[in-house]
Amino acid sequence: MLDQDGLDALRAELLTQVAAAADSRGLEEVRVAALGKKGRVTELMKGLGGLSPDARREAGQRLNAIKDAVAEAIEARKAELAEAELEVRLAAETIDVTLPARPFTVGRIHPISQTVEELVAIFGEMGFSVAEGPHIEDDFHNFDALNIPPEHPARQEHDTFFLPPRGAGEAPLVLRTHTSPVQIRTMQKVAPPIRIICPGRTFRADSDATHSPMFHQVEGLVIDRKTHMGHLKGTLIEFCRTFFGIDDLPVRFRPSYFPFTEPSAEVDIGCSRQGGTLKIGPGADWLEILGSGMVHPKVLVNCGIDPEVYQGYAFGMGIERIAMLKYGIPDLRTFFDSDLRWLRHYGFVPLEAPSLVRGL
Ligand code: 2NM
Repeated sequence: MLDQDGLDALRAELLTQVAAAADSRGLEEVRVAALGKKGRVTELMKGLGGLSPDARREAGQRLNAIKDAVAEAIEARKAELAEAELEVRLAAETIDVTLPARPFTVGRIHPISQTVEELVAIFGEMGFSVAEGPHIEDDFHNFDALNIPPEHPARQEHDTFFLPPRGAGEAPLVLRTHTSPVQIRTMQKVAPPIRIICPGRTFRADSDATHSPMFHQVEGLVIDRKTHMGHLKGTLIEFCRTFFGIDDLPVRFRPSYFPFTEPSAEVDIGCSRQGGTLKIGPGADWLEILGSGMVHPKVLVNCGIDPEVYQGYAFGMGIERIAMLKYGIPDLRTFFDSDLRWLRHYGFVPLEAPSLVRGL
């Protein structure tokens, strides 16, 4: 066995076994059988002691060479097998990310969340980005900067929630009564052109069939060098028709007053009322849905913007109100009852996210 022919045959046999190993377990068996404690090469090495010194040296060198060659072949085959096994695993674990996710049948998106997503889709398409800010505000951002000084009647109309008094001589912080302070903060922070919408929670100490102490608003703001009333009208007409999905929806601008805009306009959409049911669309009646106007020069100055260079428009609306009109939800208070039966009825299926391409 230890002669030249026997060793050549052994080498060839072991290398063939290595090459034939079909997986890493089979390869490990081949390794143990050849190079392990009781492996064939190991056993032969143990037998070298019985040979003459010359024969021992020669056979020893040959056995070592075989051992190295087999070990090397095993490493190479191991890498080959590992790669093949990885390929198989990757193929088996491949997922088609274009397949629809498992259809969720239980969870529902709240109509407020859905409506906000629709607003983001519509105004996003028109180039607006979304801005957010704190719910707790100071007098300056919630009132003063908006041209609502301390004795202004609008302050009383806002039914403000005040936080506990701070230090002496410091006005208390408030829960924001509208999302306008987000727009104030944006104007203070970023140079025009500005094109944002600010959806979010607002708070007023008022609670009855048509008022919730916490409700949602979305306000919009555009500031640029040549922005004018025509831009305001075009944007809001387009918004109303897209949101309600009615191409010929009549939209009317009616003069109004807000301390923070001049001129100011309220926006009505067409509707018809027959036998106690309200239908949005061309008809004999009007429904007020939002307020708007050209940002008052004093507001721009309060935010460090030069009204001789920049001007813009702003608008605001209640999200519950437009959601109720669009989705036929009759009672405001049900929005925040956390009633799962209500949510199953009025909620939206996840993954049917609103977009202008796939539909709102
Ligand atoms: C409205 C109606 C009209 C408004 C104005 C501003 C700001 F910060 F630019 F002055 N923000 N939002 C605005 C204007 C809001 O809500 C009915």
